[in-house]
Amino acid sequence: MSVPGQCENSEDDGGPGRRELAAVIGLLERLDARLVAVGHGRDLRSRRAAERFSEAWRASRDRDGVHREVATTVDWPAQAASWLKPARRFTDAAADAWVVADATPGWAGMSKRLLASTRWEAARTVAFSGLDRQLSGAVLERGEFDGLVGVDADGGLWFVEHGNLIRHEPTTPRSEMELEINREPVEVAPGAVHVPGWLNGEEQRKLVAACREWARGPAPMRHTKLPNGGEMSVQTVCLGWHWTPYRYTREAIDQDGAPVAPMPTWLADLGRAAVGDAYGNAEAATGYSPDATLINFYDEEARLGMHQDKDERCGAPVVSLSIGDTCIFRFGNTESRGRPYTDIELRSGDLFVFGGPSRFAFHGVPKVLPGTADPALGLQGGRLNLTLRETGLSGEAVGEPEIGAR
Ligand code: MD3
Ligand code: FE
Repeated sequence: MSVPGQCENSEDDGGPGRRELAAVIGLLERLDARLVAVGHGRDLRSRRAAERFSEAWRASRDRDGVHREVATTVDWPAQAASWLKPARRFTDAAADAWVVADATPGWAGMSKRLLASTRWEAARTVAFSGLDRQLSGAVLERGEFDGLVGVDADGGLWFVEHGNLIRHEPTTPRSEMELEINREPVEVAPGAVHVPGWLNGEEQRKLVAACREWARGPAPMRHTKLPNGGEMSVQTVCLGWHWTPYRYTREAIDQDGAPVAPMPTWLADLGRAAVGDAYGNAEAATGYSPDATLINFYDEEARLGMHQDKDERCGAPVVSLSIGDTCIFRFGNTESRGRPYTDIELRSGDLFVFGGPSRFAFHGVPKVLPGTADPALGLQGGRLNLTLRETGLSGEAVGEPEIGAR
């Protein structure tokens, strides 16, 4: 029986829970590791820990958006071995850090081998829970494990200093965001893929800071005026191409005519990585080159009515990144703004890619859930959404006004 918030291991197979996994990844981030070697004992828990870690690590990306990698995976017996071969294999691969999962006495033999015969360093090693119980005796007391850090099953930390094992209770409970690192992509409709928790905390904070700058101008964030004389409750700032209903221009024609700020290449690169991850297909990504980004800000009252995005001259996917408060996103059909539609929660860090048959579906945001964001993001409240698009326009070309449904 799984009790939310208590049973961290939803798989309940003796492997590590998400809290433990998130803590290991957090420690590796502190070591600035990208390429890691994974070593584990042969007990079930350690094997599961190594598998689940490798999967989560490979699916995650570093601050520059580069996928993390596992250089090698090595296991070793609990007893009756020299441990020389696995020790060599574990340390031969060039890696920024070592990850160890072992709750068996095999670690005693293995670690003596590592210290005696390889260039292994305790201080660049992160351990899953259970290894701490295998650390004792002369090797520990001589300080040979100094610098080794590890986690507990509940996300608490331990480390070795001056020959002593020191424990840190799990302090602040980890944010939902960090716990969600392992959520899987879901294809909501053909070509429409939701990847929960795709942006890590660091990436989200970086985007918040960047959006704050873009919102200042040259064409500042504003409530876009609608042809019927009203204005949108959502506030928008554009990069690459300036959007007004219902066309793209190079200047802010509804403001002071300032040239729109360029779309940075790092943002287009992030969009390419998003398409590759959502579709699980690196080739789909290489052809994608978004040239416009719309950044929407929702305060707690803002809404976005059901509409289609059809001012682009191109069927390339739209990439959507959500940051801050959770919203209810309504994903409809291509025929009308009415039913059938599906309501989906989009939370901070979520990626949504809309391509193929879903590219011209009606969609909207009927509600934002105030106070649901992590305050550490640097947003005072509200929700940011970035949509990356290929306009299909070139140079100074300007789309013709059209009766849009937006
Ligand atoms: C489905 N933005 O800017 S993102 C928009 O959350 C827009 O700010 C919403 O709709 C927001 O046009 C929704 C999800 C989204 C964006 C573009 C799409 C869904 C889409 C284009 C086609 C189909
Ligand atoms: Fe839209």
